[in-house]
Amino acid sequence: MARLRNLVILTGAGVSAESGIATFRGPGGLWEGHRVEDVCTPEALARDPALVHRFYDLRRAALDTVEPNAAHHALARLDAAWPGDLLIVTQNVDDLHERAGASRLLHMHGELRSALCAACGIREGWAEALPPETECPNCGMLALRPDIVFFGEMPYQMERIEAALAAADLFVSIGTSGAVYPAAGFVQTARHYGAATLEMNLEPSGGSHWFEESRMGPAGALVPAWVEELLAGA
Ligand code: BJW
Repeated sequence: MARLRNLVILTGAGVSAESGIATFRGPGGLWEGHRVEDVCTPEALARDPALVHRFYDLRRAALDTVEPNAAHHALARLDAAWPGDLLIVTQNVDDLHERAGASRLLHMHGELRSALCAACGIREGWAEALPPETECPNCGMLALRPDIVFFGEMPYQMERIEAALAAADLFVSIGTSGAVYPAAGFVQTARHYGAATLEMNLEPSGGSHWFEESRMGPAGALVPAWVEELLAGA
C-alpha cells in the first residue's frame, strides 16, 4: 500500500443505498415503477417533459430527507487526508459526497440540484421544482431541463476522468453494478495503464472479473475499514 500515490474512486448508487436512496436495478430499484426509456433518454424528455421533470423534481425534493452515511464520511476523510492525487468520480446525481465534505469530486452523470439550459448550455444550481418551460436565467429561453446525463448523451468531464485513470496507481469501484458505460469500462482503462484495482459491492457486479481484488458487503462497513487500512499505510 505504501507505494500508492494516485487514487481514482468510482462510486455508484450502492454507496447511497444505506442513506435510503434506492438503487437503479434489482428488487425495489428506482426504475421498478418506471420504464427507463420513459424517463432517462432525450427522446423521452422531448415526448413527455412533464413526466420527466416531475420524476426528477420528486427525487430532488427527496434529497432533503436523506443524510450521508458512513461510506460518504469515510471517503471525505480520505479526500482530506490523502497526500497524493485523488479523484472521486461519482455516477450518483445526489449530493451526499459533498455534504459529507468531499471536495476532489466530480459528478459524471449530472446532479439533481442543477439545471441545464438546452439552448445555451449553462448549468445553474437548482434547489426547487423545475417545471418544463422554465426561463433560463442566462439566455432567457424556455429551455431549462434537469441536469442529468441521459442514455445516449456524453457524460461530464470524460477527458479529466481519462487523465486521472491513466495516472492512477489504484482504481476503486464502490457500489455500482457495472451495467452502464463508459463508467463500466474504467476498470479496464485503469488496468491498461497499470493501476491496481479493487471492487467493493454488496454482490459481484457485471465487471467483477476485471478486478484484482473484490470485497463483498455493505459500503457503510467496507469503505470505512478500507480507508483506515489505506491511511495507516500512507
Ligand atoms: C451496494 C449496496 C450497499 C446495493 N453497499 N453496494 C451497448 C453496449 C455498450 C454500451 C452501450 C450500448 N448501448 C448503449 C450504450 C451506452 C450507454 C449504456 O451504457 N447503456 C447500457 C444500458 C448498455 N451509455 C450511455 O449512453 C452513456 N453515454 C455514452 O455512452 O456516451 C457516449 C460515449 C462514448 C465514448 C466515451 C464516452 C461516452 C450515458 C449513460 C447515462 C447514465 N445515466 C443514468 C441515469 C442518471 C439519472 C437518474 O438518476 O435518473 O445514471 S443511468 C443509471 O445507471 C444512473 C447511474 O449513475 C447508472 C449506473 O447505475 P449504478 O450506480 O451502477 O446503480 P445500479 O442500481 O445499477 O447498481 C447498484 C449496485 O450497488 C448493485 O450492484 C448493488 O448490488 C450495489 N449495492 N446496496 C454496496 N449497501
